[in-house]
Amino acid sequence: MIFMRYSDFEEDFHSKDRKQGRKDRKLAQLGDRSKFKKTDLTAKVAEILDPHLKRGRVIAITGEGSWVDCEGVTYLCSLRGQLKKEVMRIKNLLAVGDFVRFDPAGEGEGTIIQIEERYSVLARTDITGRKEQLIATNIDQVIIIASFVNPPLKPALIDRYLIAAEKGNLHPILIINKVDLLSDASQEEQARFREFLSVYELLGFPILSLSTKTGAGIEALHSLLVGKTSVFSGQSGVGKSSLLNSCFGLQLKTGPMDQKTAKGTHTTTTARLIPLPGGGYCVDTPGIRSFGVWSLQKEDVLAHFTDIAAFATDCRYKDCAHRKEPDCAVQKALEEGNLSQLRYESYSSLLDEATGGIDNRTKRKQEPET
Ligand SMILES: Nc1nc2c(ncn2[C@@H]2O[C@H](COP(=O)(O)OP(=O)(O)OP(=O)(O)O)[C@@H](O)[C@H]2O)c(=O)[nH]1
Ligand SMILES: [Mg+2]
Ligand SMILES: [Zn+2]
Repeated sequence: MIFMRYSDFEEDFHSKDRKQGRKDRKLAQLGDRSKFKKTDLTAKVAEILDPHLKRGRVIAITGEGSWVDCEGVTYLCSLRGQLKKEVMRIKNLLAVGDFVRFDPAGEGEGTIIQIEERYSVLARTDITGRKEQLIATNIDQVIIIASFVNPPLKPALIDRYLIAAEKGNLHPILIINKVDLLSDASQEEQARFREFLSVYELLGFPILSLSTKTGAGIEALHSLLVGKTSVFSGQSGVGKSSLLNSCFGLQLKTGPMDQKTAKGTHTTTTARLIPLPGGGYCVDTPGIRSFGVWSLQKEDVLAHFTDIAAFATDCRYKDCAHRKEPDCAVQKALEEGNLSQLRYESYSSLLDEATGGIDNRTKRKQEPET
């Protein structure tokens, strides 16, 4: 497995502030040892006693183990037994983007002793619905990619990512790829697209319409990525790898669409941290089938749908869920065309998930695509 060097860019990426922030946090932690879990303490002691420990960053996790970059050299690492025992509510203890301390052993191999505190996390609910699954960590921004018609836009999926970004301390950017298909689309599809753009723009989310076929918007995306660490997320076939190739002249594998289903064919199979020419990193991820927000609370949903909350002040009941309650101002806004139907559908689906109103686990198994 060959990875590009990324350590050359490390100095550019870690702004002084962030470095200082980490230092300050570490100093504060040293002052308060009670904050350390047992393993952290053991690792700290091991680090002081053992000058052979190295610091690196997880660039991929495969069946063989965790691939850790340290000063341009890639080590295939396993997790120390003590760390593994900490797996409880979490599916994967380690994720792409993690900074780790590891004990190098043999030729290009090592054992991870400690995982550093993360400043941001993109996480989802795993397929069983019972555990948190980390997608990437220590990332600045999540590039939420959807495509125009092929596969079709799914506002509820976008809202799921937006909430996950809020919860994980990530800046979201929305991308609609494949706008070259707009000219051949039906009136209905075009209207839906325009409605989508106007709703999300009005809410203040940064949103770009792009095409790797015509090159539209590629420069704008390039400038948003350089110098930052981003994670590319979205369904299979929306063009995540194609966009990275167009922006940076990379050679990531891209795959055909399934003509019958208008879905991608799951070409990217492993999340990888890729160094970007000009500075910064990007994590290209495999397309997801469904995205459940981990530990989604009703309050998270209400806080995210600010447009719905604005109407809600006029509902008869303070705790109105805006479903079938009498004198519901949200329903009224919907009927009068003052609230977008796609927005309301997205709200309903997320509220169901948060309150357990319908069994989403079962639903997800039957209908894999969110
Ligand atoms: N029409 C059109 N097709 C595009 C565009 N960008 C990518 N594609 C096509 O969409 C298909 C899927 O692209 P990929 O880049 O492999 O998609 P992906 O999101 O990385 O998919 P996974 O790796 O499976 O998650 C390929 O056939 C691309 O040629 C675009 O702007 N317009
Ligand atoms: Mg891909
Ligand atoms: Zn209401």
